[in-house]
Amino acid sequence: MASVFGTAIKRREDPRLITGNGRYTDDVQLPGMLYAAILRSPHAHARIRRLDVEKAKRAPGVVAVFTGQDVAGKVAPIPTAWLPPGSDIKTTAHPALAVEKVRYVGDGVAMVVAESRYAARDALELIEVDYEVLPAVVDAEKAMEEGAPVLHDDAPGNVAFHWQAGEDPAAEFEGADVVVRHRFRQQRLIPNAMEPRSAVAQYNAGSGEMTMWLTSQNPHIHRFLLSNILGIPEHKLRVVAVDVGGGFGSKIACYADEALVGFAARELGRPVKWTEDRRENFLVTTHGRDEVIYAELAGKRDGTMVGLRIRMVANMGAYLSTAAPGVPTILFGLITVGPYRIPKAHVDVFGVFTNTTPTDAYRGAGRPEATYVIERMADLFAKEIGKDPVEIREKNFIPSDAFPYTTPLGLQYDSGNYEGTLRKAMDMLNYEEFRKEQERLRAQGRYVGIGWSTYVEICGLGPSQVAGAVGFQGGLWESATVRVHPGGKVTVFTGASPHGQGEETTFAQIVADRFGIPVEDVEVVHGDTDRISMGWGTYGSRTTPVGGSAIAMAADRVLEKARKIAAHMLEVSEEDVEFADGTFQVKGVPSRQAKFQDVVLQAHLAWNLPPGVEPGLEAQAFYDPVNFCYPFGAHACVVEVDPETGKIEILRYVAVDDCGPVINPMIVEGQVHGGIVQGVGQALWEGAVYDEQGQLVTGSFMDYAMPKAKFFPAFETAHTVTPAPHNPLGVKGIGETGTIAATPAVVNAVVDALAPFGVTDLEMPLTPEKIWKVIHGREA
Ligand code: MCN
Repeated sequence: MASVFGTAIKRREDPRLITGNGRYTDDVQLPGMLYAAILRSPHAHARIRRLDVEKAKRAPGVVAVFTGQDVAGKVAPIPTAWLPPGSDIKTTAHPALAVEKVRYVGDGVAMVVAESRYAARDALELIEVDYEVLPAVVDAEKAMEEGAPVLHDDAPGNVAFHWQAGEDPAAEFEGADVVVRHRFRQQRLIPNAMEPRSAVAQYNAGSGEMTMWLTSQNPHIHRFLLSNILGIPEHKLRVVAVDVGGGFGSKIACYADEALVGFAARELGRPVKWTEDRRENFLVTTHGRDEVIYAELAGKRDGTMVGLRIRMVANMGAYLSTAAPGVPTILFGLITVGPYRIPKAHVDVFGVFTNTTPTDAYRGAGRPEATYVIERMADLFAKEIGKDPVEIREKNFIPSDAFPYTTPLGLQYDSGNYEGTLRKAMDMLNYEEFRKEQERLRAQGRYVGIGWSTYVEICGLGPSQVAGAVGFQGGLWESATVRVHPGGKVTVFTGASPHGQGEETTFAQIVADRFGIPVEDVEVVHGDTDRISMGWGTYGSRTTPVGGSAIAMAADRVLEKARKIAAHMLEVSEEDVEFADGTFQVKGVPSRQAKFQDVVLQAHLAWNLPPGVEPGLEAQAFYDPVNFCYPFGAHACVVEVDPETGKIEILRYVAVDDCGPVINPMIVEGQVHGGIVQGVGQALWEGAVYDEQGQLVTGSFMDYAMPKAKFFPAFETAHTVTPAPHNPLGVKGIGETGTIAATPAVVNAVVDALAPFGVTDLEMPLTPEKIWKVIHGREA
């Protein structure tokens, strides 16, 4: 049988999902269920002078109305779970419902629970709130200025934390021929998963057990946090996330809404459901990015980079969301040198409170920002010294024989062949020819440009010891159980929690490949804390390198035991047995075989087991990696800008990625495509905008531009294979690479296209209006 590892089989989850047979949280229907709706602040910053819920309580169908006072003491403040060390972090309280003050438009003020969704919604309008509106601040740099409105009394100056890493490259800057300086703005993005967030809770007062269905990327983390918030012990709290319609980082966080639903179910003794509408999704579900970055790169005239300084001001929004403080620090700060051998670097990060929706992880989380800065700086440096961007990259790449390589920011890149991916992409593009063609087109008045992005990513999060050292309040290992049933079919239980990435297919491929059985015989179970002992979830492209490795280990343990039983059945010693294609065989004697299925059956019948071997065939593994994974690649984008309209057309997009051995090329291709689209979305169209009063003016799909398929050419993708040296599969994450790489590739391309106009930088998103103004000499 041909190996199923590396085969482009179709995603087995898709027939269920595209025929309406998925089971999402909002599909959960329970007898006697009530519906919650949350009154949200219309002001970005205000004191609550008076809150009157009496009329709402008397409205038809309303069962209860809860205020901040009602829940205080019963629902603990919503915590952040990432405390970067040495950052003097202010973990200011985030009450589930506001008590004295609201701090952003969307902050929860009261919750209505009613017999129907409509009754709950209608009753919100009967709640009377008298607000004393306070001055608001939405810009993180302005929030740090003297005299800015202060959000939290215990965080004067609105600084939530200040973190630094590396060593100041003062001497390198002094000895440099050239210093390039630039200010970058990473605009705020809205994740917009297809399925909005939802929560259902059911409490059994007799047993004290609570079941919560949640739109979660990490049900065990949700259980861990909600257990503390609600005071329900973990062994009595079950969290289920079956089908989740995308998350892109926004369903990692533990939200106040979820805690409130659990609280109401316990308080009222009836199941409660809450599902946000799209407007709430825009307003309340965490946003991504929103940072200002000052970068300084020192270099030599020959193109060598010698030092890097980064100062970032990151907008945290009104409260610190679950993983938020780790994004601009650990996930951004530590990878800012990219794939380059820069001897010294220093990073300085301020996390700042503002009257905006809290930010948190959004696909790539920190790494797209780091890649954007270093890839734009590489181009600016190249321009400054009159060299081709490719030459600068090749000159500074960490060479493939230098791994493992410790960066000046303390990461140990385990493997890489950066030159290899770049060369492959150049060949695919026919780069030298392209440059000649570009000249010819320019002479005809056509503005065509090419942009490069050579990235390295830190993912596969990650060793638990390192997680602890960088302040993450959890472990980052993964669990797996491989259970072989008497008939030879297999159930795999994983603590990871895929929500669109396709591991129901690829994890089955890992096990089918190891056991030599049809992939249809393997079922993957995830997303239920009662069925899976423990897990840390899906984010940071960790599911395959960490969760998949745990599965491979558990499967190997099953095989080890099966081999003992097979040897006993074949009446030879274990060393004399080999296993291939689902068959145990006495070495060199093809006539003496035992099929995997026969051995499995014997393990369960237990009529004739070797001495000391227990019946049954099941193994569990807990895998904690020794390092992160470092996928890398080279992306190139070719654009043409229409000077009449400012419109940008993507002519070609080439992506060469290295995620180690590929389990399923079709799924990997899909992840790369989706990632690129999101990265291009940031470069060209997307951007959340607040007005001065803190109103989100891009609060609907009418105002927030999303990428559309028709705007893209067919992507040209390829791979190199450099296995991760430390995990049993050699795999590295691919779920975020496209988003990380694409944004600077596009911006570099547009800047290149507009070079004849003297353009050296453009602030994202590159809307036609902005480009037109640049071309026509008006202020952008
Ligand atoms: N894969 C493979 N061979 C490899 C590496 C990966 O076949 N060498 C496959 C995996 O088995 C899996 C997929 O590629 O089917 C992505 O795996 P991995 O890189 O491990 O990433 P995760 O599963 O951990 O996904 C997380 C990543 C992140 S962080 C975001 S955000 C994101 C993303 O994936 N959100 C997504 N992709 C998404 N895709 C969808 N549809 N929806 C989201 O919310």
